[in-house]
Amino acid sequence: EESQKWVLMVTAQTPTNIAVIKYWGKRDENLILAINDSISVTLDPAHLCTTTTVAVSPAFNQDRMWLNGKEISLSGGRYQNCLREIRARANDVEDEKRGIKIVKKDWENLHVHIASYNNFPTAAGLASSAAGFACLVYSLAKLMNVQEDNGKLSAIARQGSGSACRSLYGGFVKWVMGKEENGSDSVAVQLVDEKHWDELVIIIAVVSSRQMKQVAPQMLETVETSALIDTGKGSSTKRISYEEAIQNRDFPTFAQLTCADSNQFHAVCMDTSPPIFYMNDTSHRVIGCVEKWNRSEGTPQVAYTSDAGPNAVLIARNRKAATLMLQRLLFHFPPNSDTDLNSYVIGDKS
Ligand code: 2P0
Repeated sequence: EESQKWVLMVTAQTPTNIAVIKYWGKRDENLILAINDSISVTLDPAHLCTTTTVAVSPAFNQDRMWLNGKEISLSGGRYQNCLREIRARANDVEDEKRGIKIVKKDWENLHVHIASYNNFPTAAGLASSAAGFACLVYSLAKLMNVQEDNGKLSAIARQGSGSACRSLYGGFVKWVMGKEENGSDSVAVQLVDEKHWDELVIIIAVVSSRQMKQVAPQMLETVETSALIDTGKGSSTKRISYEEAIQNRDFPTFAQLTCADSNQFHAVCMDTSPPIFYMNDTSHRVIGCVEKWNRSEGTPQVAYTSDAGPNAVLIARNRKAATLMLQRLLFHFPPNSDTDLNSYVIGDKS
């Protein structure tokens, strides 16, 4: 009876990531396999992140999960796939001090409780599913003493949400679409770590924190109806020059290709039937403001990119550019006006 009372817990924190070369479209809906490679930058965990605590106890009689304090169902295929893949790789766990020993095969009958919190608006186009599934897979792997490296874990997180695979590494990360039907080579790889290009400052201009719809059905409609969708994301030379720009910290090339990819993504969305509009008037005005300033400076100071929502992510080449950008944003979008725009500065610890 005494032995029934223990609980073992693990807590982990995972930052979200912002796609600079977008993932949009799947070749396998269940395994979540993309039709193109994508690249993202992982944010500083001090700002936008998910914190997840996972617990196991013989007293638990089913797997349960709470998101931001509210219980959610784990019955969906995405959660089930992640739980199954992690459980299949579980190992012996021992806490000698407390006299707890779990052997590998016990995991089949033990249930987990999962509590997850986002420190930013959930599903507001700020990639909450990315941080969420990455953190879920990572914390469960720690709890169950899974020995796989982050690449292997990324392939499991990918089955929760495609973009989640890129949150298992810091810095710039590439999700390689892979060729295998079982998805074994559809994994995230780190291009450069977070120290490589640390002058960059990321500003998130929150245009709206309203919850967005699920993106998966819209992605599918794009693949089925868009004539503009480019599964190869341009020529291979273009993709290589993008990775080179990151390696060489070549901001003008990086900015030009980042803005172009974002604009192409939104063009492809509008080319979907029925058309998908993620950006609104304010989003367009933010882009206009950045484009105008970049042109007047003669060389790009700030790159912009937006995902499946109206918010703008601005990547400034350095702190000075970030400060000047914020001044411009505050001038054009005064706080508490009609176009209220809350700006979060990310990656600047001062
Ligand atoms: C990205 N987005 O690369 C792209 C850019 C939105 C625009 O990944 O169905 O939530 O869970 O794999 O990852 C949003 O889609 O989709 C996304 P699922 P996900 O970040």
